[in-house]
Amino acid sequence: MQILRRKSWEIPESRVTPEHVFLNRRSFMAAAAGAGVMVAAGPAHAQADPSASLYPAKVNPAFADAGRPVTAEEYNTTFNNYYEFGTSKRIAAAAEKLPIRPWSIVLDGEVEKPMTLGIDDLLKQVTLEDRVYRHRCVEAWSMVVPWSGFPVSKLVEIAKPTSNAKYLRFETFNLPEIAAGQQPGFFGAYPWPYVEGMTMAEAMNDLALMVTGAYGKPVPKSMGAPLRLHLPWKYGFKSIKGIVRVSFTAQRPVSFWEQLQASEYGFWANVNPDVPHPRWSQATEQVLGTDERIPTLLFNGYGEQVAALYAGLEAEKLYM
Ligand SMILES: Nc1nc2c(c(=O)[nH]1)N[C@H]1C(S)=C(S)[C@@H](COP(=O)(O)O)O[C@H]1N2
Ligand SMILES: [Mo]
Repeated sequence: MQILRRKSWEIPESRVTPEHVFLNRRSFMAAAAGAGVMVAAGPAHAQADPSASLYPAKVNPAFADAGRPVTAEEYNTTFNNYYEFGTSKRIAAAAEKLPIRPWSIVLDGEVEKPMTLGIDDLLKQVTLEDRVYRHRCVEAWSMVVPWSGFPVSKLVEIAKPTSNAKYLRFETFNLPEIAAGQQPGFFGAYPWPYVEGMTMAEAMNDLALMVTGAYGKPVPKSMGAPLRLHLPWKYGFKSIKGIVRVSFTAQRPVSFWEQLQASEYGFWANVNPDVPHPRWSQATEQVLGTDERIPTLLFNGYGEQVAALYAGLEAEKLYM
């Protein structure tokens, strides 16, 4: 696959054929065939998405290149962790059942005034930008994704937290009738809904991104539509999908995986090749969609931007 070796945004396929351009797909295909253009078949989800015209967004030049080739879209959209839909990596079809309109997000806790925002109202209050980020799963595989989104700091600005707010607690939907993994009997013992958290200082770091798009389109359901998080210097499980609530708290929230197995999945979960998972090494990573295995970097290579966040916190289990 030629796409695998392609540098990020060099020949952005997503810009040649953004979904919103071929709403009338048949006539676009005919025109494209005439012009000798290759048309990639896009997933149906984007065509019905009311936010489709917002993509692709403007590239943020500071994050235009992640230093490694962008992972081909077909790998990222079909190899996922999304336990709400099952434990396998092949949950994309099951995730299509999730209704993403209407979709409300509650901002509450230690804020001036709690509020509930529809996803499209939220999108009106932010300016989307495109950023290419490296993603490192705790399972020792990695990918490179061209996201669209807005800084977490912008969400903080909208929420107006009080001075009591020290942490952000994110929560995913809980819909057992739709997401089979949430049904009792399937995974009854799992502490749904999925919860993740970060400190206010982490939220204000420029790298922390609220994701609404990927590959120049609305983010697919398998990857967390309509709203997910990406903290690229932390293991992937911190990057919660399908967000319905963001609460500002004085106490450190307990995340989903931490509740299940705190000795293996801690609150901080910063990437560090020298701190092995209790059951495997974190020294290298398998690059999704290739046969490459590459060394893992401290903070997933983002140390320059984030290391200062952890000064004075050395007594904490920062890397697990
Ligand atoms: N709600 C929710 N968010 C989640 C998960 C999940 O199971 N449920 N898995 C996490 C893990 S372990 C990883 S590696 C990433 C995977 O993101 P991707 O499927 O888009 O590659 O999502 C994270 N966010
Ligand atoms: Mo992960």
